[in-house]
Amino acid sequence: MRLESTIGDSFRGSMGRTLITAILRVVTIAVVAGGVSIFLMSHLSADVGESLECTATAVVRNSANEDVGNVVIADGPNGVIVRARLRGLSAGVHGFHIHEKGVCAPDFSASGGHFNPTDVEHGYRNTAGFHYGDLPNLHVPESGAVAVEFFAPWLNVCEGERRLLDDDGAAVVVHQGTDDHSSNPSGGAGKRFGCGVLQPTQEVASRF
Ligand SMILES: [Cu+2]
Ligand SMILES: [Zn+2]
Repeated sequence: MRLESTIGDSFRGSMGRTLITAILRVVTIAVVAGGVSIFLMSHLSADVGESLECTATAVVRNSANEDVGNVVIADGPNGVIVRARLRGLSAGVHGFHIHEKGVCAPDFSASGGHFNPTDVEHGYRNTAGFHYGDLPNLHVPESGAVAVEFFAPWLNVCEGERRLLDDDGAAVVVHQGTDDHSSNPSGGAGKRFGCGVLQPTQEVASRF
C-alpha cells in the first residue's frame, strides 16, 4: 500500500509530500531534543556528586599469548569490585596485582611496577604500605582454574587523580609465585605468569 493512499486524495502530489516532509522534520527534532535532554540530565547528575558507572575489563594472556581468562573491575559508590576468572595456572598461591602501565608487550615487564599513586611501599602487612595495586593472592586448586570476587574500597576506575584508567592506563598481572604481602617492592611473587591491559567496558551487566 502506498503511503499517500492512507492519508487521502487531498494530500496526493507535491502538497502531500511537503506535509509529510514537514511532519518527519518535527519528529526528528523531537527525537534529537529528547536525546540531548537525557544526555544533559546524566551529566548534570554526575556534577552533583553521583558516582558514574564505569567498568574496566582485561583479557589475560600467558607468555605463549594464550587467553587464560579475564578480570573485570567495576566502580561503585564505595570502591571497586574485582572479579577474576582465570584458568591454566599451576596449583598453588599466586600473587595478583594491578601494575602501573596499560602495556603487556613486548613482554610483561612493560607493565612496570605496582600501581602506586600514593608513593608508598608494597604490602598489606608492611607498616609503610600498601600499593593501591596490591590485591589478594589467588589460591588455585588442582584444576588450574580459579574464580574470585572481592571488594577494594581504595580503588577507582574512572574518577579522580588516582583512577586506574589514567593517561597511561593499567594492567593486571598474575605471578608464578606467592605475594608475601610485606617484601618491598613486589612481595617476592616471582615471574609474571599472565598479563592483561585494562580497557573501558560499556556492557557492564553482561560482563559482570
Ligand atoms: Cu605484580
Ligand atoms: Zn605492591
